[in-house]
Amino acid sequence: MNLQKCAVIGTGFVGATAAYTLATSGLFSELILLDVNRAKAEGEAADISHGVSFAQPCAVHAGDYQDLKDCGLVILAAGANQKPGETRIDLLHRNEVILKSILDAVLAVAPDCILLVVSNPVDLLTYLAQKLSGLPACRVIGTGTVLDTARLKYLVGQYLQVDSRNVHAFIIGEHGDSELAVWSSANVSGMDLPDYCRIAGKEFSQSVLDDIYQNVRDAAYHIIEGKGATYYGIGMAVLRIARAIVRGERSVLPVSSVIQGRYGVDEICLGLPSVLGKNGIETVLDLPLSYEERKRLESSAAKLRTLLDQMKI
Ligand code: 6V0
Repeated sequence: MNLQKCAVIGTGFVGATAAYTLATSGLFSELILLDVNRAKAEGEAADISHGVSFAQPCAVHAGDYQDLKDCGLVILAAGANQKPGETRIDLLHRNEVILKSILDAVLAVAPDCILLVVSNPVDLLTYLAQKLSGLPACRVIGTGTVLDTARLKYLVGQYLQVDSRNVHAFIIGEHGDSELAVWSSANVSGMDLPDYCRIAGKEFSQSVLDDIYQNVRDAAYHIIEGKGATYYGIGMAVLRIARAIVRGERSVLPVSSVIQGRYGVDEICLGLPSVLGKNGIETVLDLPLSYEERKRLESSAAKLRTLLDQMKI
């Protein structure tokens, strides 16, 4: 398995933006773009290639599945959009068929790859990808709540006028409306939020926390209202995850993976802080949760389980 070689499947807004961030990162020597719309993949590959001399050497090209031989990291950003009259479950079934055909083709040439699922609903598709591929759970990773957590850090940083990299807090659970903020352990460089608010001269109250949480949860809706899709933030999140894996950084990121018997959650994928390294997910951490947070996580998992049951999975 060659971790210098990466493939992006689906070169729409998200796949193309992720490819751009990955190509300019210096992490990879080869980046292959695939899409059912071959012309789109070729156009994106050419456009990115023309900037490579301003960055670091990386062979960026459109390709077929056989070009993925030995590929170490495969990023799934292919998406089917909802058709008029189609239910969410119908769409999920259609995505399941697409996912299966992609996985069969990928695994025939790169059976030891690490899969990074970006397409939505990311937790359900990550679960399906693991079951359909039969790959070890640690090698099938969804972007989970990595982007949501970045949004949380950004907004807390803005509120407290502090570098968001010094904000330590997680959004966990479903990448979607049932996600939750883990306020009980949130801190700024080791200082509890109430203490930091006092120093910064800012109000600390439940309504402040609720406002920030709602802005995180609804961020994608606002962006989509304005520009039709979200792709820069997720493109940067994909790079962050890829870097942790390729460089074996052992970074803690709230990616999605099949959880078995943790946090009262079983046989479901959702975002939880996990140590990421060269083998994919090294460990899922046991983040301390308040009683209320644990209940909300359980109900987020129950929502995902209901959807899987409706799909008879
Ligand atoms: P898009 O711009 O419609 O692109 C989707 C691409 O997938 C198109 O170019 C299609 O041609 C291609 N495609 C469809 N079927 C296949 C197939 N079988 N094989 C190869 N390519 C195929 O969508 P966009 O890029 O905006 O979004 C892609 C996915 O990312 C969607 O499911 C989004 O919901 C999801 N996002 C996930 C986020 C996250 O946090 N995980 C964030 C933003 C979007």
